[in-house]
Amino acid sequence: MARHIIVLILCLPCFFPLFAQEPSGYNLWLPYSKISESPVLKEYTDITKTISLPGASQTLQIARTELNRALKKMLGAPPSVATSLRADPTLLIGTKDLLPPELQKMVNDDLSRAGDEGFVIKSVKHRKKKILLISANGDIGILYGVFRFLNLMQQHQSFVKISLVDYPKIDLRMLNHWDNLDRTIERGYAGFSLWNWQKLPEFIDQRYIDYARANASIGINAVSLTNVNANALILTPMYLEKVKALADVFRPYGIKVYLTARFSAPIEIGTLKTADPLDPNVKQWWADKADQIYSLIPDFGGFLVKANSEGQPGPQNYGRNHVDGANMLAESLRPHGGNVIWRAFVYSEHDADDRAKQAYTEFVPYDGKFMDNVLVQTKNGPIDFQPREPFHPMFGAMPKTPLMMEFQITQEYLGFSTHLVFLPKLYEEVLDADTYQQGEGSTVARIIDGTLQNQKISGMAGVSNVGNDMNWTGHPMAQANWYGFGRLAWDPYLSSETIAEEWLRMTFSNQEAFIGPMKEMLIKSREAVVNYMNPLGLHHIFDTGHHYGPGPWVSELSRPEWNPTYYHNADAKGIGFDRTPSGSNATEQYAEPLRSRLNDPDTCPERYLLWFHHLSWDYRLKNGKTLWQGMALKYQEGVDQVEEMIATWKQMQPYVDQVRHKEVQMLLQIQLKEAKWWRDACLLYFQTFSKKDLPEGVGKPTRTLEHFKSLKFPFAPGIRPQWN
Ligand code: BDP
Repeated sequence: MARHIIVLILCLPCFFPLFAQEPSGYNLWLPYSKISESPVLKEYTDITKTISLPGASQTLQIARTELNRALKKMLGAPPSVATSLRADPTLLIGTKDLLPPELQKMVNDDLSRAGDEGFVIKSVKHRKKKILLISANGDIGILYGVFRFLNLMQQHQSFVKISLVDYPKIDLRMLNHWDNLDRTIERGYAGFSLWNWQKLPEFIDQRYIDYARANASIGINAVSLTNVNANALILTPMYLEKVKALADVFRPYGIKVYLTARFSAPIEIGTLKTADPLDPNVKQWWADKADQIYSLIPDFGGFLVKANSEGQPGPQNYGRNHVDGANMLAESLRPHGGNVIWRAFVYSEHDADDRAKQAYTEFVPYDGKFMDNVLVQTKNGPIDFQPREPFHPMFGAMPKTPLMMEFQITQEYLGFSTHLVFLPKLYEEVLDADTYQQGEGSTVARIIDGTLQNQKISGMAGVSNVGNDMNWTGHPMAQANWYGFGRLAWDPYLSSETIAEEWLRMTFSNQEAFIGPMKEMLIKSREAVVNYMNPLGLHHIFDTGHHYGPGPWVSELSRPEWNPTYYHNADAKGIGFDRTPSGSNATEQYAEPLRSRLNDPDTCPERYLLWFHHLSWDYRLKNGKTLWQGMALKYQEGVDQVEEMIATWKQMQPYVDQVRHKEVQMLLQIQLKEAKWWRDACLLYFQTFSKKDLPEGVGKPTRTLEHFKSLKFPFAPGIRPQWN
């Protein structure tokens, strides 16, 4: 006994620090750090003296709780938040209908633009005194307004002259979880799924609530819970009860739940012999299924469907097409107001045409044929979430169909959750790209938000990088990608720099000595990964299945378009994929004048050079170097950029808590090691064709090509077991 007590006493000091504070990074961009030395402190104390936030809904209660928690942490004392309309508030937060008439007048115009989810934050005169007013048309707008107010406070911004009206530019702002029912996550690198199906519906993990709160803070309003490679069981009554429990948690945060629908579900979990979308029994089965779901979840969002893609079942199994399949499901959801999100990620090993062309070829002829409640979800580029791809040519090419953007937040082809890569930079590049589909200025953002082509509904999805790791995203800095995705789904015109700055200020520190270098580091991090993995338009040269590390030599997989050699085409003459009219002519899917620009290597942006052209090793780049030299130097530049990140991060110690500082430092070392691995493996391999020496300045490989080829990773995270 005495020995046990001694052991316990000895252990106490090591346990206490662990439990005394929240785990590092758990609070994401909502740490609400104490404000002690800022010029805005006095202003904030005055504004928050008397707060009124009337209204009884759960959503408004959440807004009050958030204010309490945030203001207490930031300002030191718990504020008093009245649930009634006080006569003399300094901060008045309420939906328009609850405001006194003279204040209603002041926000009328603003709120007429703000829609159901927008808000206004305005400094106004009320009864001869200046007050801060946050108003909206609905409760969710109030919650979003409160989160924005706290966001700005965390950035130490003044409200003295504020007059901000903001509203989402995109209707569906959605996370796609590729979570399996056994809690593994396809392409997930931050632990296991948050959804504990075994303990649902009774056990509500606090993390569900914290997850919903984080999403609401950036305006995400839809989540698809399950893998697109779907398991039909999720649609059985037992699982639907569990889904309902999650939907109930998410609802007051403004989030609707979607499920992935396996096309063959009527056979697998029903009693039908077919899943033919034109079969009356199949239609009835889905209609009944929809009724059943909506009886449990009245605001269910709808189905996300991967059909006839990478072996998933779909309408083509029955000689039908994507329109038949999507519309059949849309019909079943229509009476309830639900949507079908039908993915356009299709390519076939039986189609000899360039994989990059196939989705366009298949889908564009269907323009105008889908029902109103169908959105076609298209990946940002025509291949598959590569470090860099040109925008998908379907954007703008289907004016009568709402195209929903699919970005990947999880880093399948970007170093998993080990590499620091700030993805809003990638998203921005795609959103800002000009498709020229309706003349100059037809940017992808304007297609996605529906304004260019007058869509009735719009959407943007991000494949989530969240798992049950304590810091949610594995890499502490990958939280910025979740944050940034949410901000861009709200407003696709935001710049990546703005997002980086917001996130850094909120998450870590407002000190300029931190913000300046760190902003630069985040922005550059995207180009760094392109440089050391896939420079000059190279793509899909990852090792097979798990996509961890380089595998440009892989050439013997059964499906030709799964082989890296299909994409880089390196030979004695040169390297690259000829997608001009002399090759696959994928460029014909782009509008003029872009098409002609891409067709000519002199006008094709160098960042896409080898995406569109097969060029000789001696081809002269704009900087006068040969292609071989330029490529080798790009690989080296990527490695150098990681070295720079390491040096910058070292200087940031004073502004970051010890745990996270150390974690990022260790991760950056792995990133450096892997950047060198990419450089050495790719250059050694391509050198077997170019037969040229490495140019000056490029680090010499310390291992042989055979060594790199021999590396195997049967337990790399994020894969389905059958892929090994
Ligand atoms: C690829 C992934 C695979 C996904 C597929 C998809 O490798 O795991 O199932 O995309 O988006 O990027 O359906």
